[in-house]
Amino acid sequence: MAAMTDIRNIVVLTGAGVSAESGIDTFRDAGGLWEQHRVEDVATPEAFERDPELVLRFYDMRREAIQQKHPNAAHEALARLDREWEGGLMIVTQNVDDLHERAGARRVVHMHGTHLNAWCTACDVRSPWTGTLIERPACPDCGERSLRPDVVWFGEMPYRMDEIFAALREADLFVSIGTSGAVYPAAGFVRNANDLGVRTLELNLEPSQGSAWFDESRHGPATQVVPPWVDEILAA
Ligand code: BV8
Repeated sequence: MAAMTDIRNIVVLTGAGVSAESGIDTFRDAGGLWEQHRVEDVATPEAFERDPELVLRFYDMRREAIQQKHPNAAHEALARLDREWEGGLMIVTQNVDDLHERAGARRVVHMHGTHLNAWCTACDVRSPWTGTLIERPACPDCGERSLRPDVVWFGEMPYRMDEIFAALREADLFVSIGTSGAVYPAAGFVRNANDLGVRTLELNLEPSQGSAWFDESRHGPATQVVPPWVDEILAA
């Protein structure tokens, strides 16, 4: 296992917990999104088939809400790491918000999609989108009224998995921030990292479902545990 000093390539996985202190609901915490809506009613292709209005209203509500929120100290610290880290870095986020990028991070991969795109299922083009979809607007590219949120629903293949696994194979350190370890394949990355002999660190408010798989866990709010870790790794 690499000592802190000989860490060159880092993969960071983030989840809803990194955006919680920006006022964006998490999924499983008390009052989280999944308490208000059944996953199978709003985040599956079958749900969209069955009741597109319910699904589009759910994502219009979240797309609107996210644009009122701002990056927090954890997003800013990871953006600083991105600016100053000379080695390899991939920030893999399960979040569909753009707070990593608004904080200035660039080496970000949205494995579950992004709120700020609409995806046309007629011509397969993804267009930047900040408005609503409930009124079934025309695709800016082909004019068809076949736009859906550009997010990965349950049962759908996450985005850019080959790049993510390639980065895990090159990594010296895997850091998981603000995720419960409940959703796969993201929840399996720590075990992939273990199998590859990669050092693993968890930064989370509380122990997650995968805590046992990490070499080290530090618990606390992201805005309090992420900045000191970034200072440490940049100083190493
Ligand atoms: C797939 C986009 C085929 C939409 C999302 C293996 C075993 C069992 C099941 C499966 C399996 N493989 C696949 C499955 C099925 C399924 C799955 O995992 N089901 C679960 C529920 C059992 N997975 C899939 O369907 C995936 N697709 O498998 O395709 C495939 C794949 C690969 C290779 C071949 C084939 C697709 C899953 C993606 C679904 N889309 N999001 C949208 O956002 O609406 S998932 C969504 O929920 C998020 O993106 C995220 O992934 C997940 C929520 O988890 P977290 O982000 O961790 O949030 P959560 O609220 O749970 O936890 C917050 C954490 O933060 C907590 O630990 C808390 O303590 C902490 N916290 C809170 N506040 C703070 C904090 N930490 C720090 N600071 C704070 N302030």
